[in-house]
Amino acid sequence: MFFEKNKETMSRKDIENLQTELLKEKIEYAYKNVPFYKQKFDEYGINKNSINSIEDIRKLPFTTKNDFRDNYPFGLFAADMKKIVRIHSSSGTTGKPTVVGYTKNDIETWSSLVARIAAAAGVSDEDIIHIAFGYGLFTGGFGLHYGLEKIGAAIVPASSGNTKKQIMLMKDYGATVLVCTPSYALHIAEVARREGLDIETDLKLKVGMFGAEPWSNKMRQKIEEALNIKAYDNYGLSEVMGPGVAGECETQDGMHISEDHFIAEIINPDTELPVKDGEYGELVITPLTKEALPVFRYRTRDITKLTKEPCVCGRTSARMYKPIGRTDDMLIIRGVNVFPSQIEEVLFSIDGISPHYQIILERAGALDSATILVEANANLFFDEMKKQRQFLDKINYELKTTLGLDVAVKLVEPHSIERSEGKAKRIIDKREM
Ligand code: DLL
Repeated sequence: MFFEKNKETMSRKDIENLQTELLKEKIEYAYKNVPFYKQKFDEYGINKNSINSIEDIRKLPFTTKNDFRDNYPFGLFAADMKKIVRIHSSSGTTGKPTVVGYTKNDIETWSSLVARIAAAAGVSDEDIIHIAFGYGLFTGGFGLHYGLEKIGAAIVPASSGNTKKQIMLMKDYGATVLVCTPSYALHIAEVARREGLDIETDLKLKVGMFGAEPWSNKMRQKIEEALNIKAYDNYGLSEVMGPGVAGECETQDGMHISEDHFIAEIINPDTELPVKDGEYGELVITPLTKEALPVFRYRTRDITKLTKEPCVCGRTSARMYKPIGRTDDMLIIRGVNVFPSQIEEVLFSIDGISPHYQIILERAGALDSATILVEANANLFFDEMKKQRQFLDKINYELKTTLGLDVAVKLVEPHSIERSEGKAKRIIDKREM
């Protein structure tokens, strides 16, 4: 299903012409209204005439999270405070949060873009949607809420926490769509089973719209089986809007980026040069229609790849594949570079593992070491030592042969790894403690 078919099926040439025009306008707008960009553009000798084709975006400097911090709280806002109607901020745990603002027009645009990804996932005004993202400074709750309301669905703004109550509401109100982080979806499924629910008959769920954290395709499989739904991925970040930047259609083969509102580039994070088409690198995003907060070439730190091949669904926009992790989450374990989601993919392909794990980082002398805590299902945990040993050997073998990873793996009791109600905490870093 489409929400704005004409915009979602533009020819590549039309998309690029539109992007070029919008980029020129935004450069002029930011130059006039944001002292930070006036100074940057003067320094780089940039004005709207510097842009003649979409490739010219490479002439612009990058914007980073530090630029937001340096201009805390409202220094990057282009709109007068009178026109700002909403303020959100990032979920960062250290330092000052990243503050973002929206005008009325921005909220309207944001809602339409979220409505697009919902329609692409087959969600309509017939649905009852249970939103279990936190409502607050995090963009997840309110962002999804306004967009889903726009398509006319009935929203249950449950927010996060109190999982048993969430399940009761989903059952009693007959929710057909669940919206939350993928890790919370798994937790909900687990608690529902423990509460004695028969997922197929007690719940009417058909679709899940999950995002806000990396999750592997193996995790998707686990969620789809556990909740008897189709699970769709969607991506976004507060600095360029929030959820609604990209989302999967029914083919579940990459997330469609709303390119009439965002320019997406993939760069090598070290050289800062573009990678070849289809190669993994860091996603850099330029929003083209934000009024309150124009941003240019935002370094997301998310590692992904793009395809511009047309999709069988009819959408023509570039698709981004599941981010495998963030540049700042990459681990180096005994010389092997690896992202937690790659470890997840291997773990979840092994029978008998419950889909919960954590990676503990420690420092022994000058060396970093890692231990992967894996939850076994109850049968295995209480099984004889020999079987447990064989199981651990299997995990070690798979990690070694698939990722080249030689790492300590520990089996822990069922339900002992902390469950998340928002973004999962996969890494416990004890190195600086
Ligand atoms: O997480 C926005 C959002 C809310 C997206 C709800 C989807 C659903 P932030 O808190 O600013 O915003 O965090 C953004 O989360 O840079 C990625 O590292 C990660 N992220 C978001 N969506 C995905 C996804 C929201 N689908 C940061 N897959 C981003 C992997 C994701 N990582």
